[in-house]
Amino acid sequence: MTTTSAQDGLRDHFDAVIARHDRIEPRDWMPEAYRSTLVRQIAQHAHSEIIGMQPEGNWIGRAPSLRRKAILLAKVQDEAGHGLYLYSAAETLGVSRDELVRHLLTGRQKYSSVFNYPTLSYADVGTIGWLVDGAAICNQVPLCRTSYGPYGRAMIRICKEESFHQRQGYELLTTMMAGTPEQREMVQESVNRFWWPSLMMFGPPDVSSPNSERSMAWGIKRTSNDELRQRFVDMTVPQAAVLGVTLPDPELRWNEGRGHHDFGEPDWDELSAVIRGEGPCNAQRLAHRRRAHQEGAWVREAASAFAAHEGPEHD
Ligand code: FAQ
Repeated sequence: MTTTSAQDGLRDHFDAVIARHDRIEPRDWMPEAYRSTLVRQIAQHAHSEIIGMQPEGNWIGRAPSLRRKAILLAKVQDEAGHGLYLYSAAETLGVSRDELVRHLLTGRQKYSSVFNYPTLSYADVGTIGWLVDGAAICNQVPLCRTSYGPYGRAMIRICKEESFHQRQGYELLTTMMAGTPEQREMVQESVNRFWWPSLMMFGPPDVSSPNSERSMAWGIKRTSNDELRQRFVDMTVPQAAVLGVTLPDPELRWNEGRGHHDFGEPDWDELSAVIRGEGPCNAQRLAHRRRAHQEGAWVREAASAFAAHEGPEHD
């Protein structure tokens, strides 16, 4: 076989795997743009988990009871774990974790916009669980069937843990809503702040999403940004009714003809500004991450020295 026909064979194999919605594995041939799209998305996802530890981590030392503290600690630790599974999945594409972390710290790679908003009360812990983890689950369940094997397998495990996260948030809000008028007010105020940023987590509308078409054709994304956003709204409206909170959108109503809820347009200029680094907490989140990275240098050095001393199997 000539080089060209060998390459054609590899490309045919890739196309056939994608066409039958099967998995591409790390040793399979893949187009460079497929690889770099995956690195971009998986890295952004991993960075989101790691930066996403900060807004809720802010409340660990001020949890209202030992039970709430234990739940919150477990959740934030899970997020670190998710970041690590995802960095490992990205490493199978030939990039190192060091390199990805460097891209996060220099601002070259992104993380989810939603983590650039402050957490001002303990109700935010519940709202993040209910809405932010709820949106994350909506987005991530289809990603369990993504075309790249290591990413899909990481997502299966992550989704199981995310559903615990969502339930603990909803349970916290249910408890607060059964409490005093001040507690109910705290929940409503928190939902008012997090509703629109949660809708923005799904990305820009399909018509202005530069990556969607190609990512969908390659099976990296299985469902479009707008379709996922609609699923999230339809899922959340009845939950809000049970909770007794009002979602802050005057245009939100059931549309019998469509069989879905209609809802207002998120402020896309705000999403663009937050993505550009101009959100309320972007600078604070990155500064904190850089400081933690610097302060953890001795741990990385000690681990490398230990690995060098013990031999390659400990590396
Ligand atoms: N924030 O063409 P598209 C979590 C960027 S869940 C920041 O539509 P794509 C769990 C996008 O990267 C949160 N940037 O892009 C948790 C692209 O930029 P680029 C993380 C955004 O990739 C819960 C440009 O805009 N989940 O952490 C955002 O096809 C609670 C154009 O957009 C994931 O990452 C945004 N919201 O679709 C942890 C899920 N939206 O690189 C702690 C996996 C868009 O071309 C506590 N990712 N951009 O310059 C995805 O599904 C996709 O990457 C989308 C974006 C849907 C986010």
